[in-house]
Amino acid sequence: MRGSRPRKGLFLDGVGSSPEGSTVEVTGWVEEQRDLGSLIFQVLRDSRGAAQVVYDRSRIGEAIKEVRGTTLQSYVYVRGEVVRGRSRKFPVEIRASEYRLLAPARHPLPLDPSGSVPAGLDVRLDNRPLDLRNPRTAAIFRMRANFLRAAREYLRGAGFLEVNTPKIIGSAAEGGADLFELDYFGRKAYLAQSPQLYKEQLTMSLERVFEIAFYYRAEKFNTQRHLNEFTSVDVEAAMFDKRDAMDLLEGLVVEAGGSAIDESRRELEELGREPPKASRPFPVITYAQALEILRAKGLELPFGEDLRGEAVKLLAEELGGYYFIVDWPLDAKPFYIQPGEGGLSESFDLMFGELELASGGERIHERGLLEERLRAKGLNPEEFRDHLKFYDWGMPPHSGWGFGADRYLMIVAGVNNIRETVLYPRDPTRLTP
Ligand code: AMO
Repeated sequence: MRGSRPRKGLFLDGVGSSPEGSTVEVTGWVEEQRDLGSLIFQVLRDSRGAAQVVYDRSRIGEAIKEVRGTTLQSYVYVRGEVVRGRSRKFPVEIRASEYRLLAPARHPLPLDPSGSVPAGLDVRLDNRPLDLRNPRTAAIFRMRANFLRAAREYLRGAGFLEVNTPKIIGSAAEGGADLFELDYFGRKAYLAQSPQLYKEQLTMSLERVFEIAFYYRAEKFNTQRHLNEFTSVDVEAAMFDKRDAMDLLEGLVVEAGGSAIDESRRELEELGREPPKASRPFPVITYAQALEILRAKGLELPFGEDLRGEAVKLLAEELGGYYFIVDWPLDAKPFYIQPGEGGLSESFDLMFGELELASGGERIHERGLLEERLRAKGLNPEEFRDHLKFYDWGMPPHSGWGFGADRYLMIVAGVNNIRETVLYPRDPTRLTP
């Protein structure tokens, strides 16, 4: 049926299990081409796998000229018979009887998706759709999808409802410094830094909610672990205390992460990666213990100082994999965190080595105390009026956390730059594609 639009037919990972002698239709990008005169061998790759096609003049006739003139990475359609192959890599191959060049690739290409000529990260990101033809790059995004699926299933299983809260907001939730401002029909609006206030509000009716979304921070980050647009898995639950929230978070890594890793065996093989073990319970140290560990290692930090840079490097030497740091000084935490004893707070961070993966805690649910904490942080309760009024209508005690999904993917996939885990990363210098 020449002239009509060809079908996708079989995905290429299905060719190996097709019976010899059967006829298949496939499409894919030309990854390799070897011309032996009257025979041409082509390796085609699609989103799922690769297969070898043999073009024999006696079978395909004049179309062999079109095959010969096809550039690498062009998208082609082939119809042919499945036959036993001669190479170890492709025990079966397709002997073509019909060939169509669907979309030629114009050379020179900015990068070689086969990966045989390595490209720098900037070139790869500038040309991301082409970079994604590289199975190693695609593997990271398959794993990402597997994790997000597993996270949704895990949280639904724990009785959480998935919600979607606004990303265009009227006031700051996490403090004003790193907000992207925009013009909203003549009014000032901002991009959400987190769903914090919404998810807390929702516990007063829906009780257990979660959201997986992009959030925005307007800091001029120049690190391997910060983006201006990042993905967070956020939860909030009525009647959860700090320990309940930590248990749920541990489960996200061990159960949902474990299920995603099991589902990603093929991708991990592609990356030559064995993800680090995660077993419960994760070690827990207090902020005060962290300071002691640092002191023993020769780093003296004043109480109240945030743990970053050299400090978390030293802690990672001691603690390795996943661990919690709890009981942070109240001043180091946002206004909505429940105060604890002696200037501490009912809060925690989940770390992996030196990387902060999540933070959370118990929240204030009494209006008076929340107003007091806002003032103590130099914020004006009047500006939070719309949020505060909800606390008069039966706001349950609640806890929650926010978990950096991109950072988690760095750990599982074993990449040291967060930009590798996001399709189109946004950093202070990168706004395209
Ligand atoms: P926090 O600001 O600690 O907490 O963010 C939670 C987690 O999100 C990830 N993250 C980032 N990842 C990449 N680039 C960034 N710029 C970035 N900023 C944050 C980190 C971090 O641990 N509302 C609280 C959470 C809560 O208490 O529920 C919050 O936003 O992995």
